[in-house]
Amino acid sequence: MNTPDIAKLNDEFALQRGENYVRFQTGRSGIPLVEIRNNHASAAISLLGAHLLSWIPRGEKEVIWLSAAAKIEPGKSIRGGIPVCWPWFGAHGSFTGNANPNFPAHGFVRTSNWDVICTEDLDGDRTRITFTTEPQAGNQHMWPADTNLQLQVTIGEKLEMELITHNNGSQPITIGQALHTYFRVGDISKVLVFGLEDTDYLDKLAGFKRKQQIGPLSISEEVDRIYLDTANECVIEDRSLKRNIVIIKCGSNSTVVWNPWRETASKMGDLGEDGYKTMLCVESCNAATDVVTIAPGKGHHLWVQYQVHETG
Ligand code: TA6
Repeated sequence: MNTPDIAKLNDEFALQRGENYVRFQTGRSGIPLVEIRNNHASAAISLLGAHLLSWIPRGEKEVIWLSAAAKIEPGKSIRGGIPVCWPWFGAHGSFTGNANPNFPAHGFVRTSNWDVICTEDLDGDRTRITFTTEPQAGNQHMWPADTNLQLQVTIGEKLEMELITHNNGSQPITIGQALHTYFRVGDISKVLVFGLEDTDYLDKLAGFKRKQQIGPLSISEEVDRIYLDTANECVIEDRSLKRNIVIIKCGSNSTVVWNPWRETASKMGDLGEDGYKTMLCVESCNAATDVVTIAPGKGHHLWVQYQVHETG
């Protein structure tokens, strides 16, 4: 990876107004890190994968889980934060055929170097930063299509992320994708997920068998599920941290819930010994059969918004 010049990034994109800022620093392994602070929140994003590592609304505790054992190195995916999975979700071709086992799980842009296009201070209350990466660069063998990819991240009292795919080519393209968000929870045994009741899911741990969710979801063992036809709001009720995390989305019709639990986590090497106790992935996806076909000259927007409500 060509490491961009931090001074140049700051010259072009740093912002400062009073105590608020957007500034670039050298992060781990020399990979640039952008730090953001405004009237309502602070955040940190790595340019490796345009990967959000932290979002702390003012007066709140950290909302995003990042593994204490995460490796932040060129070509590696970061355990925690918000990985951007694109242009496929999970194993390559798992539901669409033509699977190539040599292609990386969850696509390749989470390990690509992203560039900054612009930074905007929206009245001190919100800060927007827009990233792009060239999907084709070095990945022609996996993704020969002419595609433009942007990620817009808006930091404030709410966190908004919009992943925009534009098809510049003359043939339709089909993508799967996810904002694979790792939420920080106080104690996984005191968490309930609402919004998935009565929906069908594919249980990855049972060979993708189709099952139905009865009632809100609680987690007391390994869970790895693709909930189908789920466009509605989800709420993570965290009785330990006494807060609800509300997830609203658009352009996504599937939701993945994942916690590896003790045994699987212990084999992963970068989840930390007790990491599974304080994390939960609730991912806004186009996964399994929920893929998106984009006509030539058209685009697709995957948009999510997260907000935190204290429950006292
Ligand atoms: O989104 C759930 C999942 O696909 C799981 O099956 C699990 O393996 C996880 O993502 C992490 O994948 P990764 O490739 O980051 O190790």
